[in-house]
Amino acid sequence: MTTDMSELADVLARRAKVAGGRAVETIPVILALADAAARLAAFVAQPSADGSHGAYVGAANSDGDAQRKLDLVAEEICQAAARASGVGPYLSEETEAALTLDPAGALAMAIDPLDGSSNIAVNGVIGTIFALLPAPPGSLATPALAFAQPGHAVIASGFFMYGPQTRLVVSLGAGVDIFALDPDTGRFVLFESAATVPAGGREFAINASNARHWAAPVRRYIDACLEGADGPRGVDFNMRWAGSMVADVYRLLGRGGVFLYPSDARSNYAQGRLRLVYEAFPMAFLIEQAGGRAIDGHDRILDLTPSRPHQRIPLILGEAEEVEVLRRLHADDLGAPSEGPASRRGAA
Ligand code: AFP
Repeated sequence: MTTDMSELADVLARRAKVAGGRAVETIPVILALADAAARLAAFVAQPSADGSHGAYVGAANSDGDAQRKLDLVAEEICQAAARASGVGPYLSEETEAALTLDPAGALAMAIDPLDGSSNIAVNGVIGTIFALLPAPPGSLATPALAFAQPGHAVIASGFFMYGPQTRLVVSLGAGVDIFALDPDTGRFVLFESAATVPAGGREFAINASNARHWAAPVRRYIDACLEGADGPRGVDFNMRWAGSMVADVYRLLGRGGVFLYPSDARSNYAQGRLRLVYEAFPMAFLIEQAGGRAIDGHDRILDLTPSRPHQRIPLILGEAEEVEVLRRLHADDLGAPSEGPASRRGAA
């Protein structure tokens, strides 16, 4: 299917004018990714009698996760689009180390080509998450340097969501726009502009099966939500957990609420599950552009500087007011005996 990028290109050009800086340089890359996403959406939609799309194939990725067929297809399609649009340093969940694609590339791309892949086998929503950053001096020779920048270096970010519709949520630093792919015309049409995270959503997204492993601040927050109108919040809350971050974060845009993937006491979860560079940074940039906030429990995500490309980070994002409640609970907990993982500061 050929994709018609004219409307997407026009809107991005207008946003880049408002955003200024290097935003305009990201447009060709985002258009190339949109074309890649349209092809990936078509691939995902193909009937697969034996569920082979979700079949495990190939070696494990940097995380040790067995890679599924679609993960590999998504990586190939996204990496080719990045290379074709002049991206220099490139880091993907599916690449062990950072690569240099275009030896003269001025932009770096951090990407999770297929987030939520455990949902493939159940026909759930999956997505592609990306962030675009400047390629700092020396990073074409040493691409890892591009992914040692603090989150506020992000110039643009977004995610594609492969669900009942294929949608693109994107920001160049001048607010958040949502596009929908019209499968009949191959056009990405503007679905919503200036998307926001409204206050008062009264909805939280967390994998509640891990409750016994949570640190005290998260347990206090969730317990208060569960007590609802009978408890300190004085109002009932709803819960959602799609097991696919693109779906859970998309819901915040328009419905409000808060998403949490905190650290917990399970082994390997001391820094949560999500990756700082190609999951937390892109989502934090978007949510802040939509008027929300994103923290690791204490600090603003976009103020963090990665120590390793595939570093994990606890992630709390959504409505500014709810994130502030959680930040205060974590601050009050500092120094108090933590019943969960070693407390963040002062731990051995
Ligand atoms: P997969 O890509 O392995 O399916 O992981 C998806 C994800 O990184 C993120 O999209 C979800 O929010 C989170 O993991 C779900 O984690 P749990 O399975 O522990 O709930």
